[in-house]
Amino acid sequence: MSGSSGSIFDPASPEAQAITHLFVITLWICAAIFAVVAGLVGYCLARYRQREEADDPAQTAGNKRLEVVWTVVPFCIVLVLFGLTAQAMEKSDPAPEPGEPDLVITGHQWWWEIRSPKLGYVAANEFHIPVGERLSIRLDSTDVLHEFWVPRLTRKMTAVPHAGNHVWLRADKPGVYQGVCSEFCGTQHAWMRLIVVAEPREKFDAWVRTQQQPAAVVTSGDAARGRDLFRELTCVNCHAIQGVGGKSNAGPDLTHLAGRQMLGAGVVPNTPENLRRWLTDPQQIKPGALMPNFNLSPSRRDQLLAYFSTLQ
Ligand code: HEC
Ligand SMILES: [Cu+2]
Repeated sequence: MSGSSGSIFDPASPEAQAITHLFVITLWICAAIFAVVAGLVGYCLARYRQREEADDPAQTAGNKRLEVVWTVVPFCIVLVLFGLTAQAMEKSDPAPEPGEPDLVITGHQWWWEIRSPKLGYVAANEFHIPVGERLSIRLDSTDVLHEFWVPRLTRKMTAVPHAGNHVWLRADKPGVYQGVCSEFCGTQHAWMRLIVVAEPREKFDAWVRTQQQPAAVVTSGDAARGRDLFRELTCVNCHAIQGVGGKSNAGPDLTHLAGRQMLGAGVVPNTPENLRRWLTDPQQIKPGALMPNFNLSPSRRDQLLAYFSTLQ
């Protein structure tokens, strides 16, 4: 994914900023403690090393002043860290507001479903947001625990099956932000990525209008045969294409498949060649993925490909 980074050292929202800030301060405090401890150990090694014809150094047992210092100082450090942490928690995870969320994001083994109840679109693994606007996200899962994390924009938040956790999402700079599932959820956990594209309002509105459209209508040729195959080969049992068929969300909605950058939640770029490989055998690209190999004949596979290329 070129031109995009996922580093927590480059936060792009107030929520992520609060976490980075806490992380950096904690790192410096720990670095100072390390320097003091390592310095004292080094000093003592040198100062009290065994010398020839030297007697044992004076033996000391108990030192009240020292004990008070090494109890009070760490206690104060812990108090400071506690205060900073409480502050960062408040800033990185403000309470949800009542009412419908802007997006419902549902974790599936191993991809993300994105639904907008207000704007009425469905996407998978990739979605756009307007720059500078804070979106309320409800997190859900259909199977196991997943964890939603866009390092530059959000805190981590667990998606618990049917429990409706909440997180705020916002980007103050336009850009492409990578997200991941950050809680182990099975074989393909590592390939459960997502992409958030933050862009100015007008561009975002245009993207939403595209997402709201049903699939392009095809009437003849390979593409039309591909559309019929989508209905006949049980693809509809797991996938939906708006205006064509399917209600299930067992697999990603394919209505705007051709508009996505990646396939299989980030496992490969969405190129015609990779889509061909996916349809030939998804297990080759993403072993364990919950889509079976259909052993499609080359002609059927190419008809499906012809149809999918129309799904902008
Ligand atoms: C048993 C349910 C199931 C059936 C049946 C099924 N799929 Fe899938 N499909 C999935 C799942 C689950 C994924 C997502 C896999 C992942 O990323 O881990 C997927 C992913 C895909 C993708 C990639 C989408 C993306 O955005 O990454 C395409 C294309 C696709 N399927 C096409 C088909 C076609 C064509 C058929 C019929 C021949 C079909 N599927 C039948 C479950 C199914
Ligand atoms: Cu996971």
